[in-house]
Amino acid sequence: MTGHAASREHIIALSGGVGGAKLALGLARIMPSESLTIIANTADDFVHFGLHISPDIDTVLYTLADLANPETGWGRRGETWEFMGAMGGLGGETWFNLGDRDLALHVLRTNKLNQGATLSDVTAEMAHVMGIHVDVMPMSNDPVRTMVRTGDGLLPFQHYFVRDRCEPSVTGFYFDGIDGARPHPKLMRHLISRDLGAIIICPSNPFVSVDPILQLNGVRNVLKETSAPIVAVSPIIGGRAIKGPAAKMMKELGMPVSALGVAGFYKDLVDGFVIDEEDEASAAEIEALGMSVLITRTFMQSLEDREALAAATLEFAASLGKH
Ligand code: FO1
Repeated sequence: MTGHAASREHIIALSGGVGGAKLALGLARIMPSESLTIIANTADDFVHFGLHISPDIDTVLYTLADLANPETGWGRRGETWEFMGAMGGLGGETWFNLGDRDLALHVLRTNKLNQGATLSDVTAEMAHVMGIHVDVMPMSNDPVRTMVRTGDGLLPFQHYFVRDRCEPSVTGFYFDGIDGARPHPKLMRHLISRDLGAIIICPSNPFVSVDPILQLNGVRNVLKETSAPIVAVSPIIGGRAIKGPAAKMMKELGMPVSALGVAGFYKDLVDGFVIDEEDEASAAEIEALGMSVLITRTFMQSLEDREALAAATLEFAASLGKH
């Protein structure tokens, strides 16, 4: 496979949710592992049955370790649900499904955190144990929790996303803890490093997967200062989100549900925007927002699709080199 020239340059990928992990896998498969760092959103995290659950970290870990459930995109392939069955039998909450194998990761992480490990320590240890060689790390070791403003009031993210199946109409988001949360020091070091080749914003939900990372103290400033190109891949193709509530949220927020709408959200931040061939007609309008556009196939079904999009995105970023 066309490995990316072991360019001295380091790539930072911002990822949340299933779509983000797909591109993160494509990047991990075509790049030298020491040249890629994947920053996972942690604002979806929550404590359930006393267990610290980090869904977006786990989706990246399971995806890169080829353990992910291909249907759901979260949790593990070949799961069994004895724990959940017993939980239901005892009258416990069953709205959030914890597979028997997935449970081991939550128990282990929680135990290590309780013993004083940081979330990034645990993530690095789990990545190593799973045979993952690229750096996967949380955006912060401090707690940030997305609260969803809806017509029914403020909902914790997992209550909105899983328990209420994204049905409530959203009016906005609030990232509880964002003021005091410190971006992971390694993230900031990479972002100001001369070795930084590009920042890739994966096709994740801009509001609840990417924005918590961008809102961390100091991140937007260093992104404005960096000489490395910043490229986002649209999570919306032909007016629909491939997975998850991004399109529904955009509609409820009064934004155009389109790649152009997402480009507007990233205006003044990104140098390049990657859209699917289906959205070719809006390329000129997106360019008018002040960003370059790459038109390519962004719908990822196969492993080759993931690698091809990763390669095209990296080449596009390199062509924008703001050095
Ligand atoms: N999503 C669901 O829609 N239903 C679930 O029961 C569920 C359980 C679950 C367990 C562990 C985990 O890491 C993720 C899980 N998710 C579930 C997905 C999760 O809510 C989302 O992946 C993120 O929060 C948004 O990307």
